[in-house]
Amino acid sequence: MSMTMTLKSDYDKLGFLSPVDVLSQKQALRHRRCVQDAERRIGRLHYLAKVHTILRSPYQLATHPAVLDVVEQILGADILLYNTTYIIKEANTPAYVSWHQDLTYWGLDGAEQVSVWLALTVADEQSGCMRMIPGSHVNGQMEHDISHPDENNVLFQSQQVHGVNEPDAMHCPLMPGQASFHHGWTLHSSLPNHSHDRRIGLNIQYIAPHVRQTKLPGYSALLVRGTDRFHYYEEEIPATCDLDPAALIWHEQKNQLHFRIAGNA
Ligand SMILES: O=C(O)CCC(=O)C(=O)O
Repeated sequence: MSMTMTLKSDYDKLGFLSPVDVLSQKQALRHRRCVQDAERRIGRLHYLAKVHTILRSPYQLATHPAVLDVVEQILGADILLYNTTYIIKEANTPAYVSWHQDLTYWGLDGAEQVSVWLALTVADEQSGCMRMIPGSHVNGQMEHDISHPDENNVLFQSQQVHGVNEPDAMHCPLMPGQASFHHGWTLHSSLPNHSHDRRIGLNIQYIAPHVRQTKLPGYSALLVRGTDRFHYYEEEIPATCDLDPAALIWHEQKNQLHFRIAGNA
């Protein structure tokens, strides 16, 4: 069986792939420095949407051939970049991510979507790597409870699926430069960072062009491979330099729109 077949059949069976090598550790460190340089200039980057429109590093990562080659096996030849978000857990902090499925509050009308989580630092059990429930994507959406807001929960609505059998979870440790790929219905979560270093990941979300955003108009996306025959999204301009003032203004609007969509039931 070819590597391609194995990759796709593993993904279809498990609902995720991990770990996948993307960058060397040295390259990952360079990208980590880009995050930290930008933070020195504009403050926290954690959980801002569409960072590839204000910084070159996440754009380079979201268009990296080693990432897109895997995404293409999963979604097919036509790929839209939907969003990029740094998810940062500071050293020795209580931030965690409850059990959830990504697609629940995104307002997309199809499940032809994949999320990549690319580690820029060590993400292991100590620093709170992702945990996934194998095969949990096959039955579609599960009920999410949003009635327990928790400031330590990274998710916008502290949404959580109850009754998950934790012993079924697989930890997905990643070294800097490695990535995991997961389906939008795969149940996943992560525990706090008990290490002495920050845990920084870039979450990159892709969709097939026929998938629509149904909650609000004006969402943008960027064609990164193949053809978009549907044109459902406003066209995005990726960052050509870091923190360009005009890009920052555009970004602020789109970040707010993203929050209005993903942050509301
Ligand atoms: O960064 C984390 O710990 C969780 C990330 C997550 O839920 C996601 O990438 O969908």
